[in-house]
Amino acid sequence: MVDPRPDLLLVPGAPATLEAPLAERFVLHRRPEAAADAIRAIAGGGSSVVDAALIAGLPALEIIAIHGVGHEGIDLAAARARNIRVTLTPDVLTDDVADLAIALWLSVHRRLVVNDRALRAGGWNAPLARRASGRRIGLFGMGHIGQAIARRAQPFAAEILYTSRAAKPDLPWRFLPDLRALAQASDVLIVAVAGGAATRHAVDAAVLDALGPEGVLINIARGPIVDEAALIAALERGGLAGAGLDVFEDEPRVPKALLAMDQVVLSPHQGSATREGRAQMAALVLANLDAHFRGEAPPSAIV
Ligand code: 8YV
Repeated sequence: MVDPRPDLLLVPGAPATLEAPLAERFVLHRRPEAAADAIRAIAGGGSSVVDAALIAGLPALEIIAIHGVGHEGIDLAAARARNIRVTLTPDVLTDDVADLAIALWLSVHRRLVVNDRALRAGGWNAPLARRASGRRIGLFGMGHIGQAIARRAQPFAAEILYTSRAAKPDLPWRFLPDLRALAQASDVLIVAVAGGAATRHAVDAAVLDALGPEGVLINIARGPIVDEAALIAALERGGLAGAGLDVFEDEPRVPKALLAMDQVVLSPHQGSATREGRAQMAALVLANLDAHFRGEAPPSAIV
């Protein structure tokens, strides 16, 4: 008997937790060659790559369902040209990612992780930390996640400033059009902008210099937005006070230099990684696919 389930390609980055529910609905493939003419759907994660060549090689492709909000690896123009839907999982991860940004900032300023390590090693007398309250918080990116971070930072902060593609007059925070000027005016620079070619290495040596020796960089967005070599150099020479990093240029590789630094707090790309958030993300991926294959509009399509 012919299997009635449509064929779906899992691309690297698709979470393992999705496999069982997807397998109930689809015949799963891991290599496009396995069923190139039959594959009607792709499932992947926020950092997955679905480029023009892959799309061109799948003539029956109808939908790309992403478990995440990042889509810098998806060729949206190629998808649009073939009328292929692209869906993300917005909103359900916003609070978790924003929470982690604040946790990283407070952990860096209050030496939480390094003090924990020292105490476990038998220490007690810790060096003084930096005050977290009363800082000027600069947000690079003011989308849903940037706004959620700003709302959380507000009660602590002296001022919230931001740089984004355009000013958002409805928001109460100060817009600066230039990233270097934002870094100059901020004590803490939080990266919450989309990744991809447009923002690659936007946080470079000059921006880090502007943030300065008392400045702290937090990145919960994408590793390549920050020039990691320049970041390491700035931290090594005391040109920056510290950093809290959930993302890295070449994940899962984390430079040895960062691993050795007490002034940085490192996290293995965990922004959306709560049980609640991941359950909602998985449910939304399935809801998007189910709607599409019922002939309805997927609830969170961007294309
Ligand atoms: C996830 C992410 O780590 O939303 C994104 O773009 O980077 C994260 O939420 C990833 O998508 C897990 O599949």
